Amino acid sequence: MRREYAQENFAQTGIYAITAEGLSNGRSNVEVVKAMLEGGVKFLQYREKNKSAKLMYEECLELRKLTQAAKATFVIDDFVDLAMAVDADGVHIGQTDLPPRVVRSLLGADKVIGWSTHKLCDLEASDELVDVIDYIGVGPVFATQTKKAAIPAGLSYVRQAQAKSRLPYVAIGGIDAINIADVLSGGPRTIAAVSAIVREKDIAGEVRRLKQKIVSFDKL
Ligand code: TZP
Ligand code: MG
Repeated sequence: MRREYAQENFAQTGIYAITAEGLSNGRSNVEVVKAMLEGGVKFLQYREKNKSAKLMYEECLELRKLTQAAKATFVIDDFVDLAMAVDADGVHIGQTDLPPRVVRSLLGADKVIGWSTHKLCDLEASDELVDVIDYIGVGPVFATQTKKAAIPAGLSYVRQAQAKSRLPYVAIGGIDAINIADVLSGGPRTIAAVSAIVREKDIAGEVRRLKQKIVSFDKL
């Protein structure tokens, strides 16, 4: 079962990597994802806000092949149709996208669905969706240039998620090699990063370094 495999990958991955070509220092998403996979990424989200559907489709076809070969789970931000068109493993949706139950009915039972949450009432709403979605995003933890308009939810929200979430969760927003230990101290063992990874010259090395920090934190 693909969805079960994705759930397992989510639990094991440590680093949940996300694309952003505009922050990738001139490299294409395909180049960046190759390096992420080389670094051991097992859960990848394709996230592009301003490309044409045609361009995203072509790019995602390529990323589908690469992720499949690496046995990595591949989800697409926002675009359910694009995820279906390239046979991605699932989608990641936000509070203002189609409701999770509707997305589940479109995708069927074997795809993974992630849902962004930003505050306690979102977390409570996710309680009602444990049979519909697979994981939640928790953040933005810190202010971030990647999502400038978003108000940080802070480490306090991470602690709330740790205490209350019935679903697996990933902490996101402004997390890098320097502050990752603070985030981990709130409880999460799955950390999402965009800029901290894609801006680096040695992307594979940075993925390994972040992953190592998560692994070693458990041993402290
Ligand atoms: N959702 C909440 S914060 C964020 C998203 C997509 C952006 C995270 O980017 P970065 O560069 O890791 O701060
Ligand atoms: Mg989104």
